[in-house]
Amino acid sequence: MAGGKKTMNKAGPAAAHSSHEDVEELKTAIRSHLIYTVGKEAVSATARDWFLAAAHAVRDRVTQGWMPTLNGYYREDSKRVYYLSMEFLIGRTLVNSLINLGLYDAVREALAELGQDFEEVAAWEVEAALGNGGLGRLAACLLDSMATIGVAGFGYGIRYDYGMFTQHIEHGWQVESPENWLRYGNPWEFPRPGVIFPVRFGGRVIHFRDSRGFNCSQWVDAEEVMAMAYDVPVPGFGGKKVNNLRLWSAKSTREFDLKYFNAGNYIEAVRDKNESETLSKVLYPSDMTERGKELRFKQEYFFVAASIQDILSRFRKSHSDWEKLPDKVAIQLNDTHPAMVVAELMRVLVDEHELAWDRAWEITRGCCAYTNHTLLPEALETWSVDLFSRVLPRHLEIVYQLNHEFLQGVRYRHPGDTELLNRVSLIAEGADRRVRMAHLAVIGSHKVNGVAAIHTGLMKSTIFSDFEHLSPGKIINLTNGVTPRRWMLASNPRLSALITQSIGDGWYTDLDQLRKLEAFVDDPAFCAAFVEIKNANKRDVAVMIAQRLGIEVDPTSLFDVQVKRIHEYKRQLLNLLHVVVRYARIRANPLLESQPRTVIIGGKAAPGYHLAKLIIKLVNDISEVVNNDPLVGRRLRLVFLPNYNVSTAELVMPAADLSEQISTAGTEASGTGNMKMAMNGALTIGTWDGANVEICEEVGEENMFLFGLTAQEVARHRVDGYDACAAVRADKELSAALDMIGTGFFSPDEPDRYRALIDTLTVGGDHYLLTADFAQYVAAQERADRTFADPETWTRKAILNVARMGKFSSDRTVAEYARQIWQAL
Ligand code: GL9
Repeated sequence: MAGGKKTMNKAGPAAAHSSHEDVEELKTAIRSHLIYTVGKEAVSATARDWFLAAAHAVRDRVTQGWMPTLNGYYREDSKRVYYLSMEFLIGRTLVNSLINLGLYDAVREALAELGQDFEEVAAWEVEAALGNGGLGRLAACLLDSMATIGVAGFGYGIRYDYGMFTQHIEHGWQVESPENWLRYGNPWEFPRPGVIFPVRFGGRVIHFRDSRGFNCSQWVDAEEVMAMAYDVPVPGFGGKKVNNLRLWSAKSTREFDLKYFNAGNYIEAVRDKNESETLSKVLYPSDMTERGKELRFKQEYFFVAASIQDILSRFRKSHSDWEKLPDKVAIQLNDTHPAMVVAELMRVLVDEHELAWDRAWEITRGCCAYTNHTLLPEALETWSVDLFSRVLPRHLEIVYQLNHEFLQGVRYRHPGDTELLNRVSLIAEGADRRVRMAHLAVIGSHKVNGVAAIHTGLMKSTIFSDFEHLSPGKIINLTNGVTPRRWMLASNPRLSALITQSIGDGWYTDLDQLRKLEAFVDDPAFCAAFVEIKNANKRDVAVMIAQRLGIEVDPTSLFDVQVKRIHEYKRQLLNLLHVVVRYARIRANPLLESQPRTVIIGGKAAPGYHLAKLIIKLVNDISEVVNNDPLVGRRLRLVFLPNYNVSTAELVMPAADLSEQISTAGTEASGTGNMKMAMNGALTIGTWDGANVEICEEVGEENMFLFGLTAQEVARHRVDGYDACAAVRADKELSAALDMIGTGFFSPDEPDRYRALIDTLTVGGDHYLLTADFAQYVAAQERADRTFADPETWTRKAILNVARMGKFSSDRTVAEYARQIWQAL
């Protein structure tokens, strides 16, 4: 259970006025579900029982809009948009559904009248953590926005039995434990035992001539696993449209079992059944991709194959002409994880429906579009030809054929440029030949997009520069956004109520209306209310920190927040260096007057990423020393927030004063936490990276603390070589901080613990250029201190941040996809 309690303003965030009938009806529904769904009576019901009863009552309301929406799409033959993603980081659903349905106050009241406390009941919901971080959470925000603006958008993904692991901290170290989120059932899903498709693996390909004399290929002798659908309704704001998220679960096939059962080998049969069901067992907890993992490769194909069968069978219900497919079906590939769609759609159209190859290719490219989410080389998926040929032999043939034709076209336009051919080939040649999934996705798509302007620019000039020259105009930018329903209305009810009181409720679905708040920056009553809201949110977080960690933090101190996956490129270590410098300054001058600060860091490390795990341990070691040094007083606290997830984000984002977005310029494709904190009134301390650049364009550089090298300067350092040791020698405070960490000041039990980590910043060459940005970062932090010391100025800037963040609604993002890629608005 995450969470401290939140005391809501009486009006409620969405201020949908709950009628007496609503409340009475809901009470009846909840009571009835308690008895008939949960099987309990009020006297013996636990808070979890009440949660389940309430969730089912709400689900009924969601479902009322669901069938009409789907029927409407059939009737109007709407263009369907399919968002294929290995990850949907949904989080909890109850509060969000209530907000979108306008039932928040009514359910609160109904539960209160049934003698239950809403917060306590809602806290029993286990979050759906079917994702790692930004990429998965973006998928969930886009689904919310599709349903809200009325795009016929369907999500397709995997129903993992185990989602993201739970992070525990033991002696300062991250320890992972599996999260069995389905243990008590998932009230939001509808199992569809009738929607079940076979997915094949292995086998071989036979080639033959058909009756017309055409060369044909068939994939035979493959093993089969079944994919069964579970549907999750996705209500848009206002409840008018309710879309569908379909998640596939692996089930063994009956014939497969029978083979063994008939041979009398019961135990073997059950063992095999379990093995085929491992496909949807667990989410890979790596934020960047897992190289060469066969299970991951099979998971990707599993959900692609099932989704394509489902998409095509739905299309065939109303159409017989395959040429119509691109007019009726858009398939968005969320990163390269579903890139096998390109080969699978070709296989189905050519091998199973006997379309001519060229026609099939035109149709495939007309349907598909690909979103790239990262430039980091280690994150670009490639699969070995060996694995590919064992698991998907027919798909490998198709990839080879597509590559052959593609390279022929390139050769024709650029004769003699073998370097170019090697660079753009779908196959990376070498001892270990590999299929480049990003290249497959690019050639199989009619549009390719980046997720922030700077990221798209770098895609065009670096990893995809050849493709940009070959097909100018194919790569476009669609800057990410987040849903204001979850990230303001649901998570920050106090601020939402103030905004609604001031400018009305149009901003829920038209976030640009927040601009109207600019008229209030000089209104003393508004400013006072705004400050009081931030303070109340901070007090909630302080209570949570005290309860969970036993650390007392001062809610009037500056809350400095960095919450995101732990990764070298995100530079949590830079943040820590600043903390150590502050601490060293206090020690050197115990009477130093310094703006009190609470530095909060949270995030998970990939279980195999040792350096990231070491950074978590370092946060905890430093916090142990700093928080317990009587010399420090109230001037500085460092807190590592364990098990950062969507629910914790909902609590922390509204309480941030300062939002840390300090990745090395050119490495963070967009970021979305930057948007969530700024729209909740935090000021950003950040680099010229990702969406920070566009946030700056909107809110104004004077309302942020931007610092550090630009992406161009970073690139120049990488080419010219950068002397980290010289940079460290030249900066006394930096070298002292590195020494303290490197020689065991914070780890007396193991003085060498951080030697290797510190070495990466010096003799290791400092790939992410922390030492290059250090001085400017500290200077930016000092500006933040000075500004915070002047509350009126700070508050003005914070209000202007909220007022100018309208661009970053995912409603805008989805509308851009719909117009520029999907042709679906
Ligand atoms: C990411 C990028 O790193 C982020 O900068 C971006 O905001 C999101 C959404 O576009 O995508 N790409 C990526 O692989 N992850 C991202 O967050 N990683 C995780 O989701 C863990």
